[in-house]
Amino acid sequence: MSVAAQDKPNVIIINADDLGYGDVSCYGMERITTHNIDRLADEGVRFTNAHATAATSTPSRYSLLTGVYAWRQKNTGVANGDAAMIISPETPTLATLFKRNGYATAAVGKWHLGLGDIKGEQDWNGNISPNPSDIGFEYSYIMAATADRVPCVYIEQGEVVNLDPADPISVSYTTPFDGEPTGRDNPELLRMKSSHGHDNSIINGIGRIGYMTGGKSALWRDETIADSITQHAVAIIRENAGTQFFLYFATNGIHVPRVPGERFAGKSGMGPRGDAILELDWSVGEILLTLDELGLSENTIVIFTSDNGPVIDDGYADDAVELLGDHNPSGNMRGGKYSIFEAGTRIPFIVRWTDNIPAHKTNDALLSQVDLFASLANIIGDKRQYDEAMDSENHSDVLLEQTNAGRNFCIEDAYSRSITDGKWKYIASSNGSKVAWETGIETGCLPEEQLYNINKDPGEKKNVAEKYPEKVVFLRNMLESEQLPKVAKVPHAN
Ligand code: NG6
Ligand code: CA
Repeated sequence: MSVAAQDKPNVIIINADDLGYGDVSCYGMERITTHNIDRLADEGVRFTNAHATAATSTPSRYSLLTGVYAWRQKNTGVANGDAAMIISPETPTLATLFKRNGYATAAVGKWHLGLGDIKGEQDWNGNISPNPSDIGFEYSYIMAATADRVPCVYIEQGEVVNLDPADPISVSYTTPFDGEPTGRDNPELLRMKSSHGHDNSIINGIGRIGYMTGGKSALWRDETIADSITQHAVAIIRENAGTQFFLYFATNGIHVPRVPGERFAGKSGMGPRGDAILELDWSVGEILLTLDELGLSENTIVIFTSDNGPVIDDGYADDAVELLGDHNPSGNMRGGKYSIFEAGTRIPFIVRWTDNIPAHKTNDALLSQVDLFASLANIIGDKRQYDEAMDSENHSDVLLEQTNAGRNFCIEDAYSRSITDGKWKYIASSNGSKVAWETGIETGCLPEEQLYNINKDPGEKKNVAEKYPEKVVFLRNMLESEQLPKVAKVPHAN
């Protein structure tokens, strides 16, 4: 369905980082209550079989924004803070889509899709170009990569915020800067020890990936990242209350380093990882309260999701392992972040649109974040032919709870690749490492092909490839044919 021009909804996508399927109470978390995320589920539809396209952040976000599987393009693995922009200017994105339809558009929070046109050559002291404005986001307030990667600064409209020109920033992912301490050489300066990696520059007492020097006045404070980006997201909603807007709000929580603000520190009883979940829930609450106050709750589509599955120890000794107790962030599924097993990409996915979707529903349709492009285009009545968004399918009927017939099949990507039709899941053979470094997470890479009856065996415990060879052949062929290059057939209409 699509709606009349004057009734077009605002759209907010809240994309959490590394939040597992089982990490919020409406998906089974018992140790803490995520009241605001639960409220969204209560007032909308909670999807139980929705997927990110990849088990790490950069490729997952690439797909969500472009409607294309990231593995079709080179260099879409986890990006460093000095990566060039991965989505080339003029590529249609969700932001372009909304902008062309008269919406105000904004990206706030974790970016992790590269900036500038040449790796390592960004002008951190001037205008960084291209930036999100070149792919449709009229406003952006972002962190370049992850909180554990330099540069540890906010970038607004392509420029570092609060930069003192007398203290310019330099960034390198290869060479330390003279006189700057590193986690490797100065562990005594760390307030949070690393458990693996994260031993380059020390910023705010935390070892990071990559080296930076300068920009002291611009450095973020880890304790207030959630506050800062939430405030900016709220400000965008307020400023655009009188018009239609699209807000892509990508939280820093609950990625490492987990350094929640003082209001949340120690509150979960699960250490910083649990505290970060409470803080994330607070951020969601601020968005919902702002919509309530402005009378926008009814006609704003709010989508809450996560970029990939959960990880407990992702490189910092922050008690997440010790205080996990009986909580299972992966729900009843196998694997986690980095994994081709189900918990790598099956993520919380909640859609609320009070004006048009019934409340308190659960939907088990097979869906992928890559479908947001075509589905949202359909909902706002954009009939243009977006051939570039080649993997995006229009499942607006599913999103709006008019059916539960989702995708026929869905491809996922980690260190190997899988395809599922919702009943069966095939994992291609792979010689990759079986465990994702010191995280302890099973990647799902095995030299032999794997087949699971994902319906009956959601924990992927029993590989039945030998028992059902015809299913293996069918799904392998389907995966291989989908992986062939797709060519845009029709010229892109303006
Ligand atoms: C890994 C980092 C991890 C995290 C991840 C990206 C180490 C040892 N591990 O390389 O901490 O940053 O990359 O996570 O450096 S993501 O969610 O942004 O994809
Ligand atoms: Ca992530």
